[in-house]
Amino acid sequence: PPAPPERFNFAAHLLARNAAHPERPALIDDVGELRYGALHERVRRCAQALRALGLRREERVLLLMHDSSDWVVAFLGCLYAGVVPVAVNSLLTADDYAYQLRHARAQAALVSAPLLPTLAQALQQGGHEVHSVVVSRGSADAAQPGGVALHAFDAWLDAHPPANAAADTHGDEPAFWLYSSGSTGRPKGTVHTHANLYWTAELYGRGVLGLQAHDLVFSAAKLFFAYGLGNALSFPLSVGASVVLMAERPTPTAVFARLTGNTPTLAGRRPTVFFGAPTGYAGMLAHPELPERHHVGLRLCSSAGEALPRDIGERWAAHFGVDIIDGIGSTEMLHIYCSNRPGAVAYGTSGTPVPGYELEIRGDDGLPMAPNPDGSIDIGDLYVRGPSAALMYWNDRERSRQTFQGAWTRTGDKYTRDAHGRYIYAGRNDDMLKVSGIYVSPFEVEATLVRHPAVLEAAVIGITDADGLTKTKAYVVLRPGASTTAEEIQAHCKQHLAPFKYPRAIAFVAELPKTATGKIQRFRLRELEAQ
Ligand code: 3SK
Repeated sequence: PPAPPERFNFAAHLLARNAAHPERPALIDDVGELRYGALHERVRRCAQALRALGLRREERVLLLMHDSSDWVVAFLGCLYAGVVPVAVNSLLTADDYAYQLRHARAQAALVSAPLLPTLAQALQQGGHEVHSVVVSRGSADAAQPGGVALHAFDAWLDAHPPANAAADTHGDEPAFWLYSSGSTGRPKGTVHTHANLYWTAELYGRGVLGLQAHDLVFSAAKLFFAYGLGNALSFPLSVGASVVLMAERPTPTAVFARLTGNTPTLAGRRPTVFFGAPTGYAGMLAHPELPERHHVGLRLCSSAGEALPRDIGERWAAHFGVDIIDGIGSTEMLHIYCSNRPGAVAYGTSGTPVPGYELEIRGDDGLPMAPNPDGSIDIGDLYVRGPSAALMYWNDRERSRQTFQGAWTRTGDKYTRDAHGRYIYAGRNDDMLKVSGIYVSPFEVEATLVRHPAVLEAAVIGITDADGLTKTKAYVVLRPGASTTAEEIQAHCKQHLAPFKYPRAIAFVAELPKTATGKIQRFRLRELEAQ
């Protein structure tokens, strides 16, 4: 694909690409349908409304919303205005949002009504610069954050004319942020550019997946994940396709309803392309209501987030007659840079580099490892080079330097390469665990466990379930004389942590294996599990 011009605004680029078909459905969410013409108008109204709030180029706005057409309008409206949306996970706690608001110095927040009470709690903690909150879909009565102006999204848009022109942004200008978790420390504000959105859509969405204007695309991964943002926004809208958006959690039942077109707004229209993560595919395959092949209209499925176990891919393909294209990407690279290809899938591998990206497997000396005589490469650290790398982690020189090393990005994953040039996942090189495609830091979970009055100490590791997927397990030592149950410990974690981080299994033990200096030996617990 040609490089984008130097002055490049991704929102203006999408609107221009789709100007010729205003009647075509762009977004079909839980309450209705937004056509490309209406999307064009609402994005420009949103940009004007943001400017009217006093927001200026490069100022940040927290985007804390459930998936809906409002999410897309808000995101593209910010980009069009040159304002920087900080799109955050809707499953976090008020403390997490309080940190993000301060760290991003957000001047405003765009929030779904059901998430307003949590945002209000975050705002109450103070130390932020938010002056305006815009509430999408529903009443703001449930919580009135003090000291900020409240607006209702629809009325706010209707009160402003469409902006005449997009901000004259540079392609390399910060366009939006996503937060990425590390094993220790606060989540990292990952700063992406307008051009990065273009590159991922061209190289992967169009180049590898071959998305087409006639596709109806549905992603179980939400828009606030880098994976979901490409799947359900930048990729389909770059080719004039239509998108299904769903606010609720992607349970098998909710996903089946969309895949079979069985919702009031879909009214029989069935997605042709589905994006999921391995845990979701495993859950659907095990579900008694799994639709028959002829009840869905799929031509392509994609997986990322964690390596797709071979068996899940094979069972899905056997049932639906459609392959799952597994790939690996990252928030730092914005989307997938190594992937299988439609028509050439090797289950159990992450495929080969996406054209436009280069990969290196490096040894302990930091140098690329020499291939073996058959072309395979032994285990090492995976590095990637490509045009969609983030600029930096905001206000974090140290961790930016560790990850963004000149043209190369350190992925933090261990990989091998087979004799056919296909890359095979071999684990992380830090302590992070990926559960259902989302990073979980064992240290954060342990810190929460020891806040329970009955818990003396705890260690958290990843275990592999019957489907070959990673789940968290906590080894817990109780205080002398204390008693509790696994359920109570799990409830405590769900209350104090973002609920998806709770340990799925708990083992009560008398003591934890430790070094002479008292450091917990998690590898011994992993060995125990492997026996
Ligand atoms: O985890 C992944 O594989 C991934 C893929 C695409 C975009 C973002 C991520 C984290």
